[in-house]
Amino acid sequence: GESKKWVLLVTAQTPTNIAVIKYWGKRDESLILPINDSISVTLDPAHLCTTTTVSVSPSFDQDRMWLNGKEISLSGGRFQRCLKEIRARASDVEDEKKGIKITKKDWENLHLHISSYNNFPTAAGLASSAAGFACLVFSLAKLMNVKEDLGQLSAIARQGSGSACRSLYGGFVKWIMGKNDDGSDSIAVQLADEKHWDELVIVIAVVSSRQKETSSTSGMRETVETSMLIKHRAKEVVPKRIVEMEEAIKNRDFPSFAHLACADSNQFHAVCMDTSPPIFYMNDTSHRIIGCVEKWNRSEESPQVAYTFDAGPNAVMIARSRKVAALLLQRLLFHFPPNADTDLNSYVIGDKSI
Ligand code: 2P0
Repeated sequence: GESKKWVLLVTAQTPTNIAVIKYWGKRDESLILPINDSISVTLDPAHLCTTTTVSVSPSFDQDRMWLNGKEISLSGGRFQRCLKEIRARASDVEDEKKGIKITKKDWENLHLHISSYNNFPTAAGLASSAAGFACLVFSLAKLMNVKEDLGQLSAIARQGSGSACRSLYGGFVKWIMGKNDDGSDSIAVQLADEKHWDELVIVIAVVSSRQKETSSTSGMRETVETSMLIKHRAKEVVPKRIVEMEEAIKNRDFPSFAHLACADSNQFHAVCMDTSPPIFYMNDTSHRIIGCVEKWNRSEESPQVAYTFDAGPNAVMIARSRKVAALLLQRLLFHFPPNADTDLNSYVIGDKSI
């Protein structure tokens, strides 16, 4: 009848984030509680981001979701957990113009349709789950008039994917591991906003856009089960680096920032190699990029570019200025010349098959 005709929609856009002090390892798998704090930079929303539209209508008979236009299952525990946590906090929604009134109680029986698009390769180690779950939780919270602050929403996004909690804020963000067993204090906080250090330029070299072989979730589980080095990292190394990195960000101290970011990326990959069986996320091209940047940084008075690699071979480089970013691109094109048949809009270093 008439009452079934309305649809209420909310659209949100969330950028991905790149960790400069890495999260790797959980102390609680189902709540997604980490074994150490981490710090990230949230990218500019114009580049790597997820756009999600959530909608509700009395004519929907089940919760459904589409990713990049293809329907996907919502039955996974992580989706269900996020939906449940948000639904539990829903409030009344009223739109007088459209004649819509949804009470707190109605939300228990109404169904959702969710449509999400990534403007970058999914699961190629470019943190698509981070932007995805952050955007899902944020848009659902808006739709359902959830009155929690961003910190509390970050604890919900965390239960979708750990790194997602850091994408609710722009600029520099810390995910505090927390002490509680229920995860209530394992939340993200903003260290500095996007204007604080806006000379920095992030350049991502897509070394391969193929899907990675070892998912982060199983990779970090195997590391926690088999690596001795991870214990030293989580207990001794990261706590010190967190303090130093916060200081470097506050003072816009690029040499310290670059030193810490590169060292932490390298230790994360060392910990992967210390896993049994060993996990290799970087490839020869990744190693060559590290060589080029290290050589350049050593030939100058102080570092010009920081690099960091996540659970895949793609290089994320952070240049200290626009001028340095232009020189970096020149150097990359010199060392990794594109083929004549390479489409420059999707220039993939060392991987002609894409
Ligand atoms: C990070 N990564 O701090 C680290 C560095 C990859 C390397 O967070 O199991 O997708 O969903 O919590 O967040 C990737 O792991 O893993 C990640 P789950 P997630 O960005």
